[in-house]
Amino acid sequence: MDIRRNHRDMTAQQKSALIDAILLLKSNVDSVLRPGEQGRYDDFVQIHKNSMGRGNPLTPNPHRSPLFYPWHRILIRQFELALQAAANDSTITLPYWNWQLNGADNPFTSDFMGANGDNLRAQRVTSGFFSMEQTRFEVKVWDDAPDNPGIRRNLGANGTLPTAEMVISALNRTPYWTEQSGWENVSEVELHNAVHTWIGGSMGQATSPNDPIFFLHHCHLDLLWERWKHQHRDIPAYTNEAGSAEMNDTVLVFHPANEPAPWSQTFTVQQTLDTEDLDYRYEYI
Ligand SMILES: [Cu+2]
Repeated sequence: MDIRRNHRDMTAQQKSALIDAILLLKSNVDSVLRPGEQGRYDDFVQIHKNSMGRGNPLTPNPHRSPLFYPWHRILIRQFELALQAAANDSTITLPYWNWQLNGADNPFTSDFMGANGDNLRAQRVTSGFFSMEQTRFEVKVWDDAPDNPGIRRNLGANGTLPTAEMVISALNRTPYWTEQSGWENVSEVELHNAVHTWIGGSMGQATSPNDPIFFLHHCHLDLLWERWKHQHRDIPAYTNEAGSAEMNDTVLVFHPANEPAPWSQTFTVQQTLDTEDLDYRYEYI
């Protein structure tokens, strides 16, 4: 059973093992979707771009949809398994970032996710482990035509990060889905979207997984879905647009019909509802 924790609770050794695994997945493991043209890391960027209705669109789109939490749960779990395989180290797990910036909560440090983009170079991240300069961490999948070769960030230029009060307020919403005010609807728009916008640059695009902070952000959302489930044990963990919890045979879509499957397994929504069925859990819910 893999245990996921807050990044601030990781040892220096765990942080460097995670970073090394990300760099190996980017540069040393070949793509399944476009062999020879990009790394295995970039496959996750491509899947997400398709999921946003860009490139080779996925149907259904798992954003602004009840499928948001199940679909992203599988995406980041497959990424975590790919990191373990790339580094041949089964102790590597995804950490989460709680969207706070005080002290050890801040992931944008030189020994971890790296700093903000440089406003003299189109907000490109020019230092740290995920820069062209230090590690040749090069963007391979763009929203549109090939453009800036490095990831970009524009921290704090647009909007604000969700406050602890906003997180608590979202967690109090029920049911899982309603058109405007369910847990999924409020958390996807007010929490998830706000963080993508606040980071800006690459994270503001359909190709947002180009920035590794994507996975720490979505790991926190995945944790919050667990917390919401625990807080509302008397109602279904998932309901569709029609309000039905009968989801046993809804299969999650990660590739269009004319592209290879990114991994061999298929997953139904039902198979995502319990993290322990996917062989991971959170240290604290
Ligand atoms: Cu997404």
